Amino acid sequence: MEHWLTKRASLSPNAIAVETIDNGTWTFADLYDASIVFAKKLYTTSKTNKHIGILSTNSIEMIVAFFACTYLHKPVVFLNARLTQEELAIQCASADIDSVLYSDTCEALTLTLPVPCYAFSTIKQLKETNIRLDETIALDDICSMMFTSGTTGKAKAVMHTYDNHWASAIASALNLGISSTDKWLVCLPIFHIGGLSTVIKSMIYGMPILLVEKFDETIVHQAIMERNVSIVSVVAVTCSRLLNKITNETYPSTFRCMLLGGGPAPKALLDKAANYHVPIIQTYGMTETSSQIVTLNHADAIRKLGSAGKALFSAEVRVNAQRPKEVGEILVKGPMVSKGYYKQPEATERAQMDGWFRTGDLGYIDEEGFLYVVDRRSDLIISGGENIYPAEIENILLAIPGVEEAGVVGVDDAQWGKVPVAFIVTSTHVKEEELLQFCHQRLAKFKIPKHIFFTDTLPRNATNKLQRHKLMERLP
Ligand code: S0N
Ligand code: AMP
Ligand code: MG
Ligand code: MG
Ligand code: MG
Repeated sequence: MEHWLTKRASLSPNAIAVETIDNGTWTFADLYDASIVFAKKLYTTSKTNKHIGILSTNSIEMIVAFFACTYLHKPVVFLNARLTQEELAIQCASADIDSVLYSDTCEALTLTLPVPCYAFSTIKQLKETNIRLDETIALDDICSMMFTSGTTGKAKAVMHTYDNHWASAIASALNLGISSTDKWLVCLPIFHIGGLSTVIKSMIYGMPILLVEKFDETIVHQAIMERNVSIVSVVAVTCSRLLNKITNETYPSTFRCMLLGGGPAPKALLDKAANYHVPIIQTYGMTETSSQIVTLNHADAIRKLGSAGKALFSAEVRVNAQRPKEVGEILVKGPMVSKGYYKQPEATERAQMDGWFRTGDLGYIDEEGFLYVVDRRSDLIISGGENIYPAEIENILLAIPGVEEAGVVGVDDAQWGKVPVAFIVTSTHVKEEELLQFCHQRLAKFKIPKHIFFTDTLPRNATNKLQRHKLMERLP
Protein backbone atom coordinates (compact mmCIF):
# COMPACT_ATOMS: atom_id res chain seq x y z
CA MET A 1 0.00 0.00 0.00
CA GLU A 2 1.20 3.52 -0.67
CA HIS A 3 2.45 5.11 2.55
CA TRP A 4 -0.54 6.77 4.24
CA LEU A 5 1.13 10.16 4.53
CA THR A 6 2.29 10.10 0.88
CA LYS A 7 -1.26 9.25 -0.15
CA ARG A 8 -2.81 11.88 2.11
CA ALA A 9 -0.40 14.58 0.94
CA SER A 10 -1.38 13.80 -2.65
CA LEU A 11 -5.14 13.74 -1.90
CA SER A 12 -5.39 16.85 0.28
CA PRO A 13 -2.02 18.62 0.36
CA ASN A 14 -3.40 21.95 1.57
CA ALA A 15 -5.67 20.61 4.28
CA ILE A 16 -4.56 21.28 7.85
CA ALA A 17 -2.89 18.26 9.44
CA VAL A 18 -1.62 19.67 12.72
CA GLU A 19 -2.57 22.85 14.51
CA THR A 20 -0.76 23.83 17.70
CA ILE A 21 -1.84 26.19 20.48
CA ASP A 22 0.67 28.93 19.65
CA ASN A 23 3.36 27.39 17.50
CA GLY A 24 1.90 27.36 13.99
CA THR A 25 -0.01 25.08 11.67
CA TRP A 26 1.12 22.32 9.29
CA THR A 27 -0.68 21.11 6.19
CA PHE A 28 -0.40 17.50 5.06
CA ALA A 29 2.05 18.65 2.37
CA ASP A 30 4.18 20.38 5.04
CA LEU A 31 4.11 17.29 7.22
CA TYR A 32 5.01 15.04 4.29
CA ASP A 33 7.89 17.28 3.18
CA ALA A 34 9.27 17.60 6.71
CA SER A 35 9.05 13.83 7.28
CA ILE A 36 10.85 13.00 4.05
CA VAL A 37 13.62 15.50 4.79
CA PHE A 38 13.96 14.22 8.36
CA ALA A 39 14.14 10.61 7.07
CA LYS A 40 16.95 11.51 4.67
CA LYS A 41 18.86 13.18 7.52
CA LEU A 42 18.21 10.34 9.92
CA TYR A 43 19.28 7.68 7.44
CA THR A 44 23.04 7.70 8.21
CA THR A 45 22.68 7.38 11.98
CA SER A 46 20.01 4.68 11.81
CA LYS A 47 20.76 2.54 8.74
CA THR A 48 21.80 -0.51 10.76
CA ASN A 49 19.26 0.05 13.52
CA LYS A 50 16.67 -2.60 14.22
CA HIS A 51 14.34 -0.40 16.28
CA ILE A 52 14.37 3.32 17.04
CA GLY A 53 13.14 4.71 20.35
CA ILE A 54 11.27 8.02 20.57
CA LEU A 55 11.26 9.82 23.93
CA SER A 56 9.26 13.02 23.85
CA THR A 57 6.34 15.02 25.09
CA ASN A 58 3.82 15.86 22.34
CA SER A 59 5.25 18.04 19.58
CA ILE A 60 5.22 18.40 15.82
CA GLU A 61 8.89 17.26 15.80
CA MET A 62 7.86 14.04 17.52
CA ILE A 63 5.25 13.35 14.84
CA VAL A 64 7.74 14.16 12.06
CA ALA A 65 10.37 11.87 13.63
CA PHE A 66 7.83 9.05 13.84
CA PHE A 67 6.74 9.40 10.21
CA ALA A 68 10.42 9.65 9.14
CA CYS A 69 11.11 6.30 10.81
CA THR A 70 8.17 4.77 8.97
CA TYR A 71 9.65 5.99 5.65
CA LEU A 72 12.90 4.24 6.66
CA HIS A 73 10.89 1.10 7.54
CA LYS A 74 12.17 1.16 11.12
CA PRO A 75 9.68 0.24 13.84
CA VAL A 76 9.43 2.94 16.50
CA VAL A 77 9.34 2.11 20.19
CA PHE A 78 7.52 4.88 22.05
CA LEU A 79 9.06 5.55 25.46
CA ASN A 80 7.11 7.00 28.38
CA ALA A 81 8.61 10.36 29.37
CA ARG A 82 7.54 9.83 33.02
CA LEU A 83 9.87 6.87 33.56
CA THR A 84 13.29 6.90 35.23
CA GLN A 85 16.53 6.32 33.34
CA GLU A 86 16.74 2.85 34.90
CA GLU A 87 13.30 1.89 33.63
CA LEU A 88 14.08 3.30 30.18
CA ALA A 89 17.39 1.41 30.01
CA ILE A 90 15.56 -1.86 30.69
CA GLN A 91 13.10 -1.06 27.89
CA CYS A 92 15.91 -0.18 25.45
CA ALA A 93 17.47 -3.58 26.07
CA SER A 94 14.31 -5.63 25.95
CA ALA A 95 12.96 -4.05 22.75
CA ASP A 96 16.33 -4.07 20.89
CA ILE A 97 16.36 -0.29 20.59
CA ASP A 98 19.59 0.79 18.84
CA SER A 99 19.15 4.54 19.12
CA VAL A 100 16.80 7.02 20.73
CA LEU A 101 15.44 10.27 19.27
CA TYR A 102 14.36 12.76 21.90
CA SER A 103 12.88 16.21 22.44
CA ASP A 104 14.79 18.85 24.39
CA THR A 105 12.21 18.48 27.18
CA CYS A 106 13.45 14.91 27.76
CA GLU A 107 17.20 15.42 27.47
CA ALA A 108 17.94 14.75 31.16
CA LEU A 109 16.43 11.28 30.82
CA THR A 110 18.87 10.25 28.09
CA LEU A 111 22.12 10.96 29.96
CA THR A 112 22.82 7.41 31.09
CA LEU A 113 20.92 5.44 28.47
CA PRO A 114 23.05 2.62 27.07
CA VAL A 115 22.37 3.51 23.40
CA PRO A 116 23.19 6.53 21.21
CA CYS A 117 20.63 9.29 21.75
CA TYR A 118 20.00 12.15 19.34
CA ALA A 119 17.95 15.27 19.96
CA PHE A 120 15.44 16.00 17.17
CA SER A 121 17.33 19.29 16.73
CA THR A 122 20.63 17.42 16.25
CA ILE A 123 19.19 15.31 13.43
CA LYS A 124 17.75 18.43 11.81
CA GLN A 125 21.28 19.86 11.53
CA LEU A 126 22.60 16.84 9.60
CA LYS A 127 22.90 16.79 5.83
CA GLU A 128 20.26 14.99 3.80
CA THR A 129 21.54 11.76 2.28
CA ASN A 130 20.85 11.21 -1.36
CA ILE A 131 18.65 8.13 -1.10
CA ARG A 132 15.37 7.17 -2.70
CA LEU A 133 12.83 6.32 -0.06
CA ASP A 134 10.45 3.44 -0.54
CA GLU A 135 7.11 5.20 0.01
CA THR A 136 5.06 2.05 0.49
CA ILE A 137 4.09 0.13 3.58
CA ALA A 138 3.56 -3.58 4.09
CA LEU A 139 0.47 -3.98 6.22
CA ASP A 140 1.85 -6.79 8.34
CA ASP A 141 5.08 -4.97 9.17
CA ILE A 142 5.53 -3.66 12.70
CA CYS A 143 4.88 0.08 12.77
CA SER A 144 5.17 0.87 16.47
CA MET A 145 5.70 -0.70 19.88
CA MET A 146 4.70 0.41 23.36
CA PHE A 147 5.40 -1.10 26.75
CA THR A 148 3.03 -2.55 29.27
CA SER A 149 4.13 -4.64 32.27
CA GLY A 150 1.62 -7.24 33.24
CA THR A 151 1.13 -9.36 36.30
CA THR A 152 4.77 -10.47 36.63
CA GLY A 153 5.99 -6.88 36.62
CA LYS A 154 8.25 -7.56 33.63
CA ALA A 155 8.11 -4.95 30.86
CA LYS A 156 6.65 -6.27 27.59
CA ALA A 157 6.62 -4.39 24.30
CA VAL A 158 3.27 -4.62 22.49
CA MET A 159 3.79 -4.77 18.71
CA HIS A 160 1.43 -2.77 16.46
CA THR A 161 1.38 -3.61 12.76
CA TYR A 162 0.19 -1.12 10.15
CA ASP A 163 -2.80 -3.40 9.78
CA ASN A 164 -3.64 -3.03 13.48
CA HIS A 165 -3.57 0.77 13.19
CA TRP A 166 -5.59 0.69 9.97
CA ALA A 167 -8.27 -1.57 11.45
CA SER A 168 -8.43 0.60 14.55
CA ALA A 169 -8.84 3.85 12.60
CA ILE A 170 -11.56 2.40 10.36
CA ALA A 171 -13.45 0.76 13.24
CA SER A 172 -13.41 4.04 15.18
CA ALA A 173 -14.73 5.97 12.18
CA LEU A 174 -17.58 3.47 11.71
CA ASN A 175 -18.60 4.14 15.30
CA LEU A 176 -18.01 7.88 15.78
CA GLY A 177 -18.44 8.86 12.14
CA ILE A 178 -16.21 11.29 10.26
CA SER A 179 -17.23 14.81 9.36
CA SER A 180 -15.40 17.29 7.14
CA THR A 181 -15.55 19.76 10.03
CA ASP A 182 -13.92 17.45 12.56
CA LYS A 183 -10.92 18.56 14.56
CA TRP A 184 -9.61 16.14 17.19
CA LEU A 185 -7.77 17.68 20.13
CA VAL A 186 -4.80 15.54 21.23
CA CYS A 187 -3.90 16.11 24.88
CA LEU A 188 -3.11 12.51 25.80
CA PRO A 189 0.57 11.67 25.42
CA ILE A 190 1.48 10.28 21.99
CA PHE A 191 3.71 7.76 23.77
CA HIS A 192 0.47 6.01 24.77
CA ILE A 193 -1.84 4.44 22.20
CA GLY A 194 -4.78 6.77 22.95
CA GLY A 195 -2.61 9.67 21.72
CA LEU A 196 -0.78 7.91 18.89
CA SER A 197 -3.97 6.42 17.42
CA THR A 198 -5.36 9.92 16.85
CA VAL A 199 -2.21 11.00 14.98
CA ILE A 200 -2.69 7.99 12.70
CA LYS A 201 -6.42 8.68 12.26
CA SER A 202 -5.57 12.24 11.20
CA MET A 203 -3.47 10.94 8.32
CA ILE A 204 -5.96 8.30 7.24
CA TYR A 205 -9.09 10.50 7.54
CA GLY A 206 -7.45 13.74 6.35
CA MET A 207 -8.58 15.29 9.64
CA PRO A 208 -6.80 18.10 11.50
CA ILE A 209 -5.59 17.55 15.03
CA LEU A 210 -5.03 20.27 17.58
CA LEU A 211 -1.89 19.19 19.38
CA VAL A 212 -1.26 20.08 23.01
CA GLU A 213 2.20 19.43 24.44
CA LYS A 214 0.99 18.27 27.84
CA PHE A 215 -2.48 18.27 29.32
CA ASP A 216 -3.41 21.57 30.95
CA GLU A 217 -7.08 22.09 31.80
CA THR A 218 -7.04 25.84 31.18
CA ILE A 219 -5.54 25.46 27.70
CA VAL A 220 -7.74 22.51 26.74
CA HIS A 221 -10.92 24.14 28.05
CA GLN A 222 -10.20 27.32 26.14
CA ALA A 223 -9.41 25.35 23.00
CA ILE A 224 -12.73 23.49 23.21
CA MET A 225 -14.59 26.78 23.72
CA GLU A 226 -12.84 28.80 21.00
CA ARG A 227 -11.08 26.67 18.40
CA ASN A 228 -13.76 24.54 16.74
CA VAL A 229 -12.66 21.30 18.34
CA SER A 230 -15.17 18.50 17.68
CA ILE A 231 -13.60 15.57 19.56
CA VAL A 232 -11.19 15.15 22.45
CA SER A 233 -9.86 11.95 24.06
CA VAL A 234 -9.53 11.98 27.83
CA VAL A 235 -8.93 9.76 30.84
CA ALA A 236 -11.04 10.11 34.00
CA VAL A 237 -8.61 12.53 35.71
CA THR A 238 -8.38 14.90 32.77
CA CYS A 239 -12.13 14.67 32.17
CA SER A 240 -12.78 15.62 35.76
CA ARG A 241 -10.36 18.56 35.58
CA LEU A 242 -12.14 19.78 32.44
CA LEU A 243 -15.60 19.52 33.98
CA ASN A 244 -14.33 21.64 36.89
CA LYS A 245 -13.54 24.42 34.42
CA ILE A 246 -17.14 24.65 33.27
CA THR A 247 -19.04 27.40 35.05
CA ASN A 248 -22.13 28.81 33.34
CA GLU A 249 -21.26 28.14 29.73
CA THR A 250 -21.87 25.00 27.70
CA TYR A 251 -19.48 23.65 25.10
CA PRO A 252 -20.15 24.86 21.52
CA SER A 253 -22.59 22.68 19.57
CA THR A 254 -19.81 21.73 17.14
CA PHE A 255 -18.11 19.87 19.99
CA ARG A 256 -19.58 16.40 19.52
CA CYS A 257 -17.56 13.89 21.54
CA MET A 258 -15.45 13.58 24.65
CA LEU A 259 -14.03 10.07 24.27
CA LEU A 260 -13.35 8.72 27.74
CA GLY A 261 -11.14 5.66 28.19
CA GLY A 262 -7.92 4.31 29.65
CA GLY A 263 -9.47 3.28 32.97
CA PRO A 264 -12.67 3.04 34.96
CA ALA A 265 -15.24 5.78 34.44
CA PRO A 266 -16.66 6.69 37.87
CA LYS A 267 -20.47 6.96 37.84
CA ALA A 268 -20.33 10.37 39.60
CA LEU A 269 -18.13 11.71 36.81
CA LEU A 270 -20.52 10.43 34.12
CA ASP A 271 -23.50 11.96 35.95
CA LYS A 272 -21.74 15.29 36.28
CA ALA A 273 -20.88 15.31 32.57
CA ALA A 274 -24.50 14.50 31.70
CA ASN A 275 -25.68 17.44 33.86
CA TYR A 276 -23.35 19.76 31.98
CA HIS A 277 -24.50 18.32 28.62
CA VAL A 278 -20.94 17.22 27.86
CA PRO A 279 -21.23 14.49 25.19
CA ILE A 280 -19.16 11.76 26.85
CA ILE A 281 -18.69 8.55 24.90
CA GLN A 282 -17.22 5.82 27.03
CA THR A 283 -14.73 3.48 25.39
CA TYR A 284 -12.81 0.39 26.41
CA GLY A 285 -9.50 -0.50 24.90
CA MET A 286 -5.85 -0.98 25.69
CA THR A 287 -2.41 -0.87 24.21
CA GLU A 288 -2.86 -4.45 22.96
CA THR A 289 -6.01 -3.50 21.02
CA SER A 290 -4.37 -0.46 19.40
CA SER A 291 -6.85 1.82 21.31
CA GLN A 292 -10.69 1.53 21.22
CA ILE A 293 -12.19 -1.95 20.72
CA VAL A 294 -15.52 -1.54 22.55
CA THR A 295 -17.29 1.85 22.47
CA LEU A 296 -20.72 3.26 23.22
CA ASN A 297 -22.83 4.89 20.50
CA HIS A 298 -24.02 8.48 20.70
CA ALA A 299 -27.58 7.13 20.69
CA ASP A 300 -27.01 4.94 23.75
CA ALA A 301 -24.66 7.23 25.67
CA ILE A 302 -27.25 8.35 28.24
CA ARG A 303 -29.51 5.29 28.23
CA LYS A 304 -26.54 3.00 28.88
CA LEU A 305 -24.56 5.33 31.14
CA GLY A 306 -21.77 3.30 32.78
CA SER A 307 -21.42 0.81 29.95
CA ALA A 308 -18.32 0.73 27.73
CA GLY A 309 -20.60 -0.15 24.78
CA LYS A 310 -20.39 -2.84 22.12
CA ALA A 311 -17.49 -4.23 20.13
CA LEU A 312 -16.62 -2.00 17.17
CA PHE A 313 -17.20 -3.18 13.62
CA SER A 314 -14.81 -6.09 12.81
CA ALA A 315 -14.17 -6.72 16.52
CA GLU A 316 -15.85 -9.11 18.95
CA VAL A 317 -16.08 -9.17 22.71
CA ARG A 318 -17.21 -11.89 25.08
CA VAL A 319 -16.95 -12.65 28.76
CA ASN A 320 -15.55 -15.92 30.02
CA ALA A 321 -18.47 -16.89 32.30
CA GLN A 322 -21.16 -19.57 32.51
CA ARG A 323 -24.29 -17.42 32.53
CA PRO A 324 -25.42 -14.14 30.94
CA LYS A 325 -24.65 -11.08 33.10
CA GLU A 326 -22.15 -13.07 35.15
CA VAL A 327 -18.79 -11.40 35.75
CA GLY A 328 -15.77 -13.03 34.09
CA GLU A 329 -12.62 -12.19 32.20
CA ILE A 330 -13.19 -9.99 29.15
CA LEU A 331 -12.00 -11.63 25.91
CA VAL A 332 -11.64 -9.73 22.64
CA LYS A 333 -10.89 -10.52 19.03
CA GLY A 334 -10.36 -8.45 15.90
CA PRO A 335 -7.88 -7.07 13.36
CA MET A 336 -6.82 -4.27 15.72
CA VAL A 337 -5.58 -6.77 18.33
CA SER A 338 -1.78 -6.99 18.51
CA LYS A 339 -0.04 -10.17 17.39
CA GLY A 340 1.79 -10.18 20.70
CA TYR A 341 4.70 -9.04 22.80
CA TYR A 342 8.11 -8.54 21.21
CA LYS A 343 10.40 -11.54 21.82
CA GLN A 344 8.09 -12.87 24.54
CA PRO A 345 6.42 -15.97 23.10
CA GLU A 346 5.35 -17.29 26.51
CA ALA A 347 3.63 -14.06 27.52
CA THR A 348 2.05 -13.88 24.06
CA GLU A 349 0.82 -17.46 24.37
CA ARG A 350 -0.53 -16.93 27.90
CA ALA A 351 -2.65 -14.03 26.64
CA GLN A 352 -4.41 -16.25 24.05
CA MET A 353 -7.44 -18.45 24.52
CA ASP A 354 -8.91 -20.26 21.50
CA GLY A 355 -8.11 -17.34 19.23
CA TRP A 356 -9.32 -14.71 21.71
CA PHE A 357 -7.11 -12.18 23.50
CA ARG A 358 -7.37 -12.40 27.28
CA THR A 359 -7.53 -8.83 28.54
CA GLY A 360 -7.11 -9.65 32.23
CA ASP A 361 -10.02 -7.27 32.89
CA LEU A 362 -13.28 -8.33 34.50
CA GLY A 363 -16.71 -7.46 33.21
CA TYR A 364 -20.16 -8.64 32.21
CA ILE A 365 -22.43 -8.25 29.20
CA ASP A 366 -26.07 -7.24 29.71
CA GLU A 367 -29.12 -8.66 27.93
CA GLU A 368 -28.74 -6.14 25.12
CA GLY A 369 -25.11 -7.00 24.54
CA PHE A 370 -23.52 -4.00 26.23
CA LEU A 371 -20.23 -4.49 28.06
CA TYR A 372 -19.73 -3.29 31.62
CA VAL A 373 -16.16 -3.33 32.91
CA VAL A 374 -16.05 -3.95 36.64
CA ASP A 375 -13.26 -2.45 38.66
CA ARG A 376 -12.12 -5.47 40.64
CA ARG A 377 -8.60 -6.24 39.55
CA SER A 378 -6.07 -6.43 42.35
CA ASP A 379 -3.09 -6.86 40.02
CA LEU A 380 -3.47 -3.56 38.12
CA ILE A 381 -3.57 -0.08 39.58
CA ILE A 382 -4.54 2.73 37.20
CA SER A 383 -3.36 6.10 38.46
CA GLY A 384 -4.35 9.05 36.30
CA GLY A 385 -4.40 6.78 33.22
CA GLU A 386 -0.92 5.38 33.92
CA ASN A 387 -0.76 1.66 34.65
CA ILE A 388 1.04 0.38 37.72
CA TYR A 389 1.60 -3.32 38.17
CA PRO A 390 2.06 -4.20 41.86
CA ALA A 391 4.64 -6.89 41.03
CA GLU A 392 6.93 -4.30 39.49
CA ILE A 393 7.01 -2.29 42.72
CA GLU A 394 7.22 -5.43 44.88
CA ASN A 395 10.28 -6.59 42.88
CA ILE A 396 12.03 -3.28 43.54
CA LEU A 397 11.16 -3.33 47.27
CA LEU A 398 12.38 -6.93 47.58
CA ALA A 399 15.80 -5.90 46.23
CA ILE A 400 16.35 -3.71 49.30
CA PRO A 401 18.53 -5.38 51.97
CA GLY A 402 16.39 -6.23 54.98
CA VAL A 403 13.09 -6.40 53.06
CA GLU A 404 11.89 -10.01 53.23
CA GLU A 405 8.40 -9.71 51.79
CA ALA A 406 6.48 -7.03 49.94
CA GLY A 407 2.89 -6.65 48.77
CA VAL A 408 1.47 -3.69 46.87
CA VAL A 409 -2.19 -2.78 46.37
CA GLY A 410 -4.13 0.18 45.02
CA VAL A 411 -6.22 2.41 47.25
CA ASP A 412 -8.89 4.88 46.13
CA ASP A 413 -7.60 8.38 45.65
CA ALA A 414 -9.65 11.50 45.01
CA GLN A 415 -7.03 12.99 42.70
CA TRP A 416 -5.70 10.02 40.69
CA GLY A 417 -8.42 7.36 40.93
CA LYS A 418 -6.09 4.83 42.55
CA VAL A 419 -2.61 5.09 44.07
CA PRO A 420 -0.24 2.32 45.22
CA VAL A 421 0.54 1.53 48.86
CA ALA A 422 2.96 -1.14 50.08
CA PHE A 423 2.99 -3.67 52.93
CA ILE A 424 6.42 -4.98 53.83
CA VAL A 425 7.97 -7.47 56.21
CA THR A 426 11.54 -6.66 57.24
CA SER A 427 14.21 -8.74 59.00
CA THR A 428 16.21 -5.76 60.20
CA HIS A 429 15.29 -2.17 60.91
CA VAL A 430 14.84 -0.36 57.59
CA LYS A 431 13.92 3.31 57.52
CA GLU A 432 10.97 4.43 55.40
CA GLU A 433 13.05 7.24 53.84
CA GLU A 434 15.66 4.71 52.70
CA LEU A 435 12.97 2.61 51.06
CA LEU A 436 11.51 5.60 49.28
CA GLN A 437 14.89 6.86 48.16
CA PHE A 438 15.66 3.45 46.67
CA CYS A 439 12.32 3.54 44.85
CA HIS A 440 12.89 7.09 43.56
CA GLN A 441 15.96 6.01 41.63
CA ARG A 442 14.27 3.06 40.02
CA LEU A 443 10.60 3.86 39.63
CA ALA A 444 8.62 6.58 37.89
CA LYS A 445 7.15 9.00 40.42
CA PHE A 446 3.56 7.84 39.91
CA LYS A 447 4.60 4.27 40.90
CA ILE A 448 6.15 5.19 44.24
CA PRO A 449 4.02 3.87 47.13
CA LYS A 450 2.11 6.66 48.86
CA HIS A 451 2.28 4.78 52.15
CA ILE A 452 4.42 1.96 53.48
CA PHE A 453 2.91 -0.26 56.15
CA PHE A 454 5.34 -2.39 58.18
CA THR A 455 3.79 -5.73 59.12
CA ASP A 456 4.76 -9.20 60.43
CA THR A 457 3.30 -11.44 57.73
CA LEU A 458 1.59 -11.15 54.36
CA PRO A 459 -1.50 -13.20 53.44
CA ARG A 460 -0.55 -16.13 51.20
CA ASN A 461 -2.41 -19.16 49.88
CA ALA A 462 -1.38 -22.82 50.11
CA THR A 463 1.08 -22.43 47.22
CA ASN A 464 2.64 -19.38 48.91
CA LYS A 465 1.13 -16.94 46.41
CA LEU A 466 0.50 -13.45 47.74
CA GLN A 467 -3.23 -12.79 48.18
CA ARG A 468 -3.53 -9.13 47.34
CA HIS A 469 -7.30 -9.05 47.81
CA LYS A 470 -6.76 -10.07 51.45
CA LEU A 471 -4.14 -7.36 51.79
CA MET A 472 -6.80 -4.85 50.76
CA GLU A 473 -8.84 -5.89 53.80
CA ARG A 474 -5.97 -4.78 56.05
CA LEU A 475 -6.06 -1.22 54.80
CA PRO A 476 -6.82 1.24 57.57
C1 S0N B 1 -3.33 12.96 34.13
C2 S0N B 1 -2.07 13.64 33.63
C3 S0N B 1 -2.40 14.71 32.61
C4 S0N B 1 -1.41 14.29 34.85
O1 S0N B 1 -0.29 14.95 34.45
P1 S0N B 1 0.06 16.48 34.92
O2 S0N B 1 -1.05 17.07 35.69
O3 S0N B 1 0.54 17.20 33.71
O4 S0N B 1 1.26 16.20 35.87
P2 S0N B 1 2.69 16.89 35.86
O5 S0N B 1 2.52 18.37 35.84
O6 S0N B 1 3.54 16.27 34.82
O7 S0N B 1 3.23 16.42 37.28
C5 S0N B 1 2.65 16.91 38.51
C6 S0N B 1 2.71 15.83 39.59
O8 S0N B 1 1.75 14.83 39.29
C7 S0N B 1 2.38 13.56 39.24
N1 S0N B 1 1.68 12.74 38.24
C8 S0N B 1 1.57 12.99 36.92
N2 S0N B 1 0.83 12.05 36.34
C9 S0N B 1 0.47 11.19 37.32
C10 S0N B 1 -0.30 10.03 37.32
N3 S0N B 1 -0.84 9.54 36.19
N4 S0N B 1 -0.50 9.38 38.51
C11 S0N B 1 0.04 9.86 39.64
N5 S0N B 1 0.79 10.97 39.70
C12 S0N B 1 1.01 11.62 38.54
C13 S0N B 1 3.81 13.87 38.84
O9 S0N B 1 4.68 12.83 39.20
C14 S0N B 1 4.07 15.13 39.61
O10 S0N B 1 4.35 14.76 40.95
P3 S0N B 1 5.22 15.71 41.93
O11 S0N B 1 4.37 16.94 42.13
O12 S0N B 1 5.37 14.88 43.15
O13 S0N B 1 6.48 15.98 41.20
C15 S0N B 1 -1.08 12.61 33.02
O14 S0N B 1 -0.72 11.65 33.97
C16 S0N B 1 -1.66 11.96 31.79
O15 S0N B 1 -1.55 12.48 30.69
N6 S0N B 1 -2.32 10.77 31.95
C17 S0N B 1 -2.94 10.03 30.86
C18 S0N B 1 -2.00 9.00 30.29
C19 S0N B 1 -2.72 8.18 29.20
O16 S0N B 1 -2.73 8.54 28.03
N7 S0N B 1 -3.34 7.09 29.59
C20 S0N B 1 -4.07 6.20 28.68
C21 S0N B 1 -3.24 4.96 28.36
N8 S0N B 1 -4.06 3.93 27.75
C22 S0N B 1 -4.35 3.94 26.45
O17 S0N B 1 -3.86 4.76 25.71
C23 S0N B 1 -5.33 2.88 25.97
C24 S0N B 1 -6.75 3.44 25.98
C25 S0N B 1 -6.99 4.40 24.86
O18 S0N B 1 -6.49 4.18 23.78
C26 S0N B 1 -7.82 5.61 25.09
C27 S0N B 1 -7.70 6.28 26.31
C28 S0N B 1 -8.43 7.43 26.53
C29 S0N B 1 -9.29 7.92 25.55
C30 S0N B 1 -9.39 7.26 24.31
C31 S0N B 1 -8.68 6.10 24.08
C32 S0N B 1 -8.89 5.38 22.80
O19 S0N B 1 -9.17 4.19 22.83
O20 S0N B 1 -8.81 6.02 21.74
P1 AMP C 1 -3.24 0.25 28.85
O1 AMP C 1 -2.66 -1.08 29.20
O2 AMP C 1 -2.45 1.40 29.38
O3 AMP C 1 -3.53 0.32 27.45
O4 AMP C 1 -4.60 0.38 29.68
C1 AMP C 1 -5.70 -0.41 29.37
C2 AMP C 1 -6.43 -0.80 30.61
O5 AMP C 1 -7.22 0.29 31.10
C3 AMP C 1 -7.42 -1.90 30.35
O6 AMP C 1 -6.81 -3.19 30.33
C4 AMP C 1 -8.40 -1.71 31.50
O7 AMP C 1 -7.91 -2.30 32.69
C5 AMP C 1 -8.43 -0.21 31.66
N1 AMP C 1 -9.58 0.36 30.93
C6 AMP C 1 -9.59 0.84 29.68
N2 AMP C 1 -10.83 1.27 29.35
C7 AMP C 1 -11.62 1.06 30.41
C8 AMP C 1 -13.01 1.28 30.70
N3 AMP C 1 -13.84 1.83 29.82
N4 AMP C 1 -13.46 0.92 31.91
C9 AMP C 1 -12.64 0.36 32.82
N5 AMP C 1 -11.34 0.12 32.63
C10 AMP C 1 -10.82 0.46 31.43
MG1 MG D 1 -2.16 -3.13 29.57
MG1 MG E 1 1.13 19.86 34.80
MG1 MG F 1 -3.50 2.79 31.30
